[in-house]
Amino acid sequence: VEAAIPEPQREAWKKFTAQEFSTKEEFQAEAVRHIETTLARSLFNCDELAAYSGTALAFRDRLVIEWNKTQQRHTFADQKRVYYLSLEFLMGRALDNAMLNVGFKNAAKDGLSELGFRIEDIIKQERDAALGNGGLGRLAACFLDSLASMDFPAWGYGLRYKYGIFKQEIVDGYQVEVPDYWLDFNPWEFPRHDITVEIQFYGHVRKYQDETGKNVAVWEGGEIVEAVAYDVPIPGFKTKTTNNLRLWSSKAASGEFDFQKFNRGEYESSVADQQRAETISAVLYPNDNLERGKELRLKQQYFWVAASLFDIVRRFKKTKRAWAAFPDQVAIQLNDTHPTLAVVELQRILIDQEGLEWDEAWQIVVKTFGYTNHTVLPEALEKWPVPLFQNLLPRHLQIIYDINLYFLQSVERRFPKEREMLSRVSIIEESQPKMVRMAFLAIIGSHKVNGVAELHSDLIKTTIFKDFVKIYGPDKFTNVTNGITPRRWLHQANPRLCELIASKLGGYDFLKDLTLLGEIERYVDDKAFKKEWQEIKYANKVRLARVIKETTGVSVNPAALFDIQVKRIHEYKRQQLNIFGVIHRYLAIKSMTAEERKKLAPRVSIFGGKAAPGYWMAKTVIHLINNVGAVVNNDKDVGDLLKVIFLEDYNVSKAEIICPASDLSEHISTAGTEASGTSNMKFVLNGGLIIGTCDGANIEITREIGESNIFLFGNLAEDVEELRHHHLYGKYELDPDLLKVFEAIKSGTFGDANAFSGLVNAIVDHGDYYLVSDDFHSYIQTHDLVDEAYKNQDEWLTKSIQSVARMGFFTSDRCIQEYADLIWNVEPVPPKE
Ligand code: NBG
Repeated sequence: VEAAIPEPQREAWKKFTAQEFSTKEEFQAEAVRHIETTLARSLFNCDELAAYSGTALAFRDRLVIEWNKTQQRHTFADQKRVYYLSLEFLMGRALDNAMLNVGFKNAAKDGLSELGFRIEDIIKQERDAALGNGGLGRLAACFLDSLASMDFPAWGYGLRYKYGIFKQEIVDGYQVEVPDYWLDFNPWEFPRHDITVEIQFYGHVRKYQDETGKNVAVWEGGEIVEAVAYDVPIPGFKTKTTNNLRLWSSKAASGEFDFQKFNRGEYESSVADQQRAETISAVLYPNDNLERGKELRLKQQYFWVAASLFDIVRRFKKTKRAWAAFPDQVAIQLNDTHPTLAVVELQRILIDQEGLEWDEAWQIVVKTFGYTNHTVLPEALEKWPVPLFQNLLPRHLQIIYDINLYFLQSVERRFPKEREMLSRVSIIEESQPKMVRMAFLAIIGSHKVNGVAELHSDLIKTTIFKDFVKIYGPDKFTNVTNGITPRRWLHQANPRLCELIASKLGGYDFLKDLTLLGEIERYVDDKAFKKEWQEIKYANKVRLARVIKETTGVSVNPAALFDIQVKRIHEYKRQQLNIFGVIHRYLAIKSMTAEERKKLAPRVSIFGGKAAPGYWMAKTVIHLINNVGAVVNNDKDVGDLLKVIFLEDYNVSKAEIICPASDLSEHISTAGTEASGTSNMKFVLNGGLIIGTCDGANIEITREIGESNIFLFGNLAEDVEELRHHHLYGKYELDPDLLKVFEAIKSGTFGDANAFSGLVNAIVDHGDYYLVSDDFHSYIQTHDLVDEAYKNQDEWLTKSIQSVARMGFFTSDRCIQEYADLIWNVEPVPPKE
């Protein structure tokens, strides 16, 4: 890394420095060269996959050239950098994004066409980089796009899972999980075999006093695993800035492959050691909003955090600054509590390795970190058993105890009368076994804590983190409402709508300043504009209908109202409410006269989403949706009036087809449970209306687009607690329409009723924790309003256009600007020209 070419030879070097293609022909030359040499194919055996690979490699070269320049520029500028630590980066496909962001898609399209390929077919060859579960991982990906597009010197740090989120197949109505081995061919990463870090686990701590009388702690023994860096270039939109996402992969440390053993003939056990090391980065945990205290997960977290911090500290030390300047050069954002060990690791580096005093070190730590909370669900809040910690990370546990001790002492001094508060806010929960509460550690170790939508940020202050607001004052807690990148979610996903908007706004500047969308509101009464708007939506629905036909065999009418709920399957997100509503609709249709049926607006109810493999209730919901579909879709009485579709393997690339095709999307979580939601933003930005509860970002979306442009229903967050209490201890009756739905299920209308008894009983017998019955009536009524509204297409279009025009606030660029100003205190480093 330090081996610079000596001055006299640099001229020769510069003469041959890598050049970017800048014309269609140069691009073609690069693609063909890669196909013929890197891939060893020829014009006699170049299929679409090879053509994709050659195209991707040509674009990768281009990104790398800019990546190199950007890194040099950032080093030279020597400004504060942001490090976004996230266990998940749900990137999706890279080629289309790269072509659009560098502004070369049209030329590539022509170039490929001359070589005999359609660009759409080429783009489809790429596998999603599915290194995430849902909103949390996709948010991280949108943030990387914004950080690069806005020229911030920023790095993402994550894990290079060999297996991303599983692929979902539906067999006989059931979810089946298939491993996602996505690394077969991945042109978007650069292995950096020269950038490795040795990571220690287990062992013990030896303490002694050195000759000066200072206490010293040495972490010894245990095992060493090696972290290898893989870099993924992140191109900004309409800028040369190309940032880095560094993903760590685990392997046995170089000395670790036991040649002694090997030579003794113990081949198998020496390979086993190797494999054990590789297991660390092997698989993404497939849970969304659920934490399950598994040792391997904690190992993943430490492995990733330790490698990243080593890298960050190494970069800082090169600047030869004093330690006190660390927080002026480095901002680290903790994406949820998963990277919280970074707080402890930095403190350990500073006191054990760099010899700083505790207080001096701790000040640096707190100034460096910011923590984003993404959920209030108790089952998702991370806690680790102390014994597990003690065994895996003995030195870290000691430091945690010290952090806790000093913290509790300060609380005790300030609130001497509130003794119970100490046990409430302690990092260590006094349970059997004792547990380390990671969220509390993250709060104590950060200078700012934020929620992801206004309601959510208020809720964390009044519920789970209430005591901490009292201790630190309200200023430590803030809100940054989530956003999405309009580059992927409009430019890439909906090229025609984007083009129509650009034609009215005189160009694509709105993709960098989304508030400019406001201008299109002037065209709400422009007939031609409206007609085109409508045609684009229709074309997008035709595109989705084709996918539905190909994957499920069911034909749906693109003129019907497309009603979509796609997201992870979770009881709190209430797909069960949706499917019960669909059954209600089906029963209603069955009891109608032919005349009545004629008045009904045809619907297609579309579902998609994965259930965590161990989440039985979520899997039951998928099963029910499929069984309802099997009955409804084959019922001659119903015909086109209702179709029920479950789209298998929902992922980022499918979302890009689904979001632009919705008339209505469902965001119907029990109030107070969905921290933000981000697909709500994607759907509205693409001209779909939404039906939703007063939860998460729905509330702010309503504020921006206007109450008349959204279908809100259901109980409010402030009433949820009391309703739940009432379910358990009061007398209450279930909604009569919902009971009829249950009757139909119980009578076997949708197959073996026993299969669904758990789902029904959760509501009937077990307190209806998610308030499905309480919200059912309001939900059904609101759907009736939707039906009425859809009949007036002209007004519906007005709502659609107005909503899009008012979505400027929800760009992730605004979000990143807020983080930069409020939390990180970083400035962009724009490229020269
Ligand atoms: C999720 C929330 C969503 C939110 C995303 C991104 C977790 C723990 N939380 O509502 O459920 O939109 O985070 O902030 O995955």
